[in-house]
Amino acid sequence: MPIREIQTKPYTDQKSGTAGLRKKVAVFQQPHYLENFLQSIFDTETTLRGKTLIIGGDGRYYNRDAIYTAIAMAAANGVAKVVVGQGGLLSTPAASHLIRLRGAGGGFLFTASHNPAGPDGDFGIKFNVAGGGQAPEGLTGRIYEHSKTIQRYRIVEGASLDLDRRGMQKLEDTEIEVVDCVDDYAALMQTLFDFDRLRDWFKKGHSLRFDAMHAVTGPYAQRILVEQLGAPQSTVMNGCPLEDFGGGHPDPNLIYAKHLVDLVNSPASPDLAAASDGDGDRNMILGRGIFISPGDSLAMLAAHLHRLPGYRDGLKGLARSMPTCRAVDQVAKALAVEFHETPTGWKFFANLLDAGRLTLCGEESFGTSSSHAREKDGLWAVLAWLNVLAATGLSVREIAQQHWQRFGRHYFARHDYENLSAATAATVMQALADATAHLPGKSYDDYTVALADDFSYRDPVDGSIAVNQGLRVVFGDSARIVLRQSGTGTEGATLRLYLERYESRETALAWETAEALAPLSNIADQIVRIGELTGRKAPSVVT
Ligand code: VG1
Ligand code: CO
Repeated sequence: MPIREIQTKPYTDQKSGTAGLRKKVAVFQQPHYLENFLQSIFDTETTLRGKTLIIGGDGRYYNRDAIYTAIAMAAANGVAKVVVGQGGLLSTPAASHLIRLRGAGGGFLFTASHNPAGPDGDFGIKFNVAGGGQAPEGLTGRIYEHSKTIQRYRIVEGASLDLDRRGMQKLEDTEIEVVDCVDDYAALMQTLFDFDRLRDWFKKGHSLRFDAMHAVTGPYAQRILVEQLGAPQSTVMNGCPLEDFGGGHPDPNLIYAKHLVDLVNSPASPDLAAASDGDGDRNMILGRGIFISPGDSLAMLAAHLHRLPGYRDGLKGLARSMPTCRAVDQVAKALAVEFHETPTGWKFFANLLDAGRLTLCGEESFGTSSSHAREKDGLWAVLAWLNVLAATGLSVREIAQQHWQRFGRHYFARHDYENLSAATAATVMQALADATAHLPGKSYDDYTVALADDFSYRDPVDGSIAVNQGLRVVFGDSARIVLRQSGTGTEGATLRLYLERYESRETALAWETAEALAPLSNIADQIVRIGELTGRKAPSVVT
């Protein structure tokens, strides 16, 4: 089979966002579009030559086509070995783990995460580097620059491969190893959690409902929860990965997994209900009659993590993305551990994790994970919660109540305004940016602005600086309003407005979130003027 150099013309839109390159499937299907982007990676990250490359995806429409192309290009670009998940499947955290386990030079993760799939849906690629984390901004910037001038790509033509047969195959000089997508990940989970205790917990009649949303976590949940932990088969819902995710929206939140919210508010509620997203890196946690917001989940896991076998040595440090509520800050203070506030996007945690300065980190967007991987990890969070429940003997509600008693409660919500025009989104951002200089000292009801700025971050490990990471209006410890533009969408512009209110008074710990945040929402209307400037009466989604 000949290695061919194919002439191509550059595209101008291959700029990575918060988590990789995401576009409509039809955009990826344009002639040479995928090839151009992959060749830009091979040309820029030349260290992949002679190394191992991990390849997998979330199983969505176009996953297999993209993987065949990626393998044929890897072989033509001097990659020594490709390790690919059987059937083309690998969850994002499992791929991150494989990169680390195999000492690989990097990995291609074909996913658009929670974005809908199918011929009219979205597709995407995350390029992860040696060490398992997403390529840092400097590198994705260089790949983008290269993609604007690319003239040719290299590919092995006529390659025939069997993605469904485990074991070794060969393509030119490159070894192709097809692996079970769950094995190594499940082995890792066994080193972190007390599987005996979890088996016992299920044996005693406790129950879990996990919704894989017809996305990639199905096989992982089936193996770990049902086969290894002995949970009944009914534990896993929608466990079969489908190319269109069953027509659903695999975004585990109060809107797209509302059936779980209804379930925990019914007499049939399990002890724990949870869901993950398209590529398996997000998680939603619910208990009987209670939703645990991701920021709270992070803080509560931080407070209990020492109980779990993989974390007995204690926490090295804690971190959250800027818009995530400040609940975990309280835990970091109480435990006297290092704490970091990073921009949105998991890639910003990677250096701190590599430097051994973090054990646990999270984002408000249903992301939690630890130093075991360099990606957020949905099933990990579910196992961590199960292990906390089993180790403490407490219910989800009891864990939450004890936590709020001790640390106070951060009420939090995110209001998304989707499908705005780029110009409208820019107008709203600019209006608030212009206002920040005059806000400090101003009072709104009981709240006084202590700080208003555009968040920027200096990476403490490599000194790199990320600017324009979101506008924040901070009312001391009492409340915050944050506004930023999404970097993962494929249609129009999305603005995210984040509201956070802190209460430590005994009588203020059990309010409804929407009611608790109503006054702050009114203040946000006055300061951010999002309704006025966009003409929208209400957000598209509240989570
Ligand atoms: C969103 C979330 C962010 C998350 C990112 C990728 O980004 O807000 O916290 O890291 O998605 O998650 P944005 O720029 O749209 O707000 V995933 O599960 O798509 O890998
Ligand atoms: Co995801």
